[in-house]
Amino acid sequence: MITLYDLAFEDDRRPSPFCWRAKFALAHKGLDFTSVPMGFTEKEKIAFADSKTVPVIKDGEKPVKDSWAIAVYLDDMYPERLLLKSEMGRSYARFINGWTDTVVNAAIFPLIIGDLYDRVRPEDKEYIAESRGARLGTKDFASFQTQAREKGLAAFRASLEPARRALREQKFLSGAEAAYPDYILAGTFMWPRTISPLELLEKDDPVYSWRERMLDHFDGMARKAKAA
Ligand SMILES: N[C@@H](CCC(=O)N[C@@H](CS)C(=O)NCC(=O)O)C(=O)O
Repeated sequence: MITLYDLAFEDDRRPSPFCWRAKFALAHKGLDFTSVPMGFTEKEKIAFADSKTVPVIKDGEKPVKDSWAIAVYLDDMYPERLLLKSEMGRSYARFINGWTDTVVNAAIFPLIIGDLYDRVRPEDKEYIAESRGARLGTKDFASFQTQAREKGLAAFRASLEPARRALREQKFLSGAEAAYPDYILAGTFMWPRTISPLELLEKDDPVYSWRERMLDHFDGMARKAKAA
């Protein structure tokens, strides 16, 4: 049995985009897993894996940390339905991973930081105020978010253009069927979905229809998760 250490917010919301990558990957493989909720200030729960971030999985006695390493590990150990097909497929997924982390996630963060802070567990609020406050240069997350939304929503939508162009031509980022590149970006959309009422996409956007497909995937696994 596999255990997944998953970031938990108030009311047991599970927003971590990186943990969602692992959840989609496990579902793709058809692997059962138990999820252990972990707050930002409960790092002792993942000390066994020598990690300060989630996701972490424990497969029997084997710890694996970092979402990319988890995808690679799952393909190595459970090769039946590959997440990263072929060398080119793996390289493409690596590119999507880097683009999502540095462009897409970075564009979303200012748009939802106020909502995120409101939904962090009370015992984690001080940690988030200090760590994210240092990153943004302010602890007034509500004002920061309001200002960011003035121009940032359009900038965020523009940042999705590479995905939009692909999704005009094909059903999934990975082609006719979803695979790890789709799970990377879908994981990112679970982050705002679970903690913010802000709608990031317009209904006629091909990315919107793709996101609907990803929410329905695996018997609606992502759609069933608690939303904002
Ligand atoms: N590169 C890592 C990033 C993981 C990451 O940053 N996870 C966040 C949750 S979304 C975390 O654990 N943060 C802990 C903290 O901020 O203290 C991965 O892909 O797994």
